[in-house]
Amino acid sequence: MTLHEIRAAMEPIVRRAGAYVKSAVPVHANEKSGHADLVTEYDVNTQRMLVRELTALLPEANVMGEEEHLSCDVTKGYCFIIDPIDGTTNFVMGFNHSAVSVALLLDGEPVIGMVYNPWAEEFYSAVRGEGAFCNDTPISVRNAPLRECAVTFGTAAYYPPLAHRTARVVDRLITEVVAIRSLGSGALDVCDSARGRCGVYFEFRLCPWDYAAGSLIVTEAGGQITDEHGNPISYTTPGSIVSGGKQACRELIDLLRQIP
Ligand code: 2AM
Ligand code: CA
Repeated sequence: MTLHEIRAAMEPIVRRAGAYVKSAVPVHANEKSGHADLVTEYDVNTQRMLVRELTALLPEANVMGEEEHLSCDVTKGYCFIIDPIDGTTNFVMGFNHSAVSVALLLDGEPVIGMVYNPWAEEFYSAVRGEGAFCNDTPISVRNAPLRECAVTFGTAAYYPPLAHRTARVVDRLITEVVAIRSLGSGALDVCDSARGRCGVYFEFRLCPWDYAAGSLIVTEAGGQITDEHGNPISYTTPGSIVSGGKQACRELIDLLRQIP
């Protein structure tokens, strides 16, 4: 199968998963690592549905997923990285701002990325080397200095030292940028940075399933995604994330260095 054929077959699978998540009414959430890290039966069911349909599409692919400790060697051959519901807390609380995120890696590098917010009807996608899209419209990052941008951030609420460092950074930024927002879905935050809603997004700890798909979308949109030091991101271990337009990312990385 060509990448185009795989992409075409993946889209309805991801859209069906999103429609299922949107139709769901979460009645019960369980804690995972702590009181601020939730999971519902819909996270698990959606992932099972995606794994079943994506492996039927590409049987040779390995799969890594957020739920049920689904891990694999992402560095060899094809590998799907799945976040069935990114923004689970938003989902549980009824904020209608969550997404299904699916990346396809080949030998450790993303070649297809899809992030779907079924409430907003925003389907982000990218194929390596072919640009990034929201629905059928090409998207690109905001090329502007930090002070002319909105900045989004994730709170890292589940790691108190990182959460408090985040608050110190926000305290510094709040009077220096156009706007500050925290929206609760890392995958959608990366896509918002890819389409230039925010100039830059940062979070001090995310997992590969949160940003694998978005990472291709933001780079194909002309932007960058690195860790807080400006180093390449990993698809095997959690880490910090800075994504968006190149100038704003550079300026934010400089500022993060000053706020340990
Ligand atoms: P989730 O909704 O799929 O759990 C919000 O700041 C972001 O952090 C979301 O993308 C959320 O993903 C993610 N997140 C939630 N709990 C986390 C944890 N324990 N470690 C890393 N990221 C987490
Ligand atoms: Ca997630």
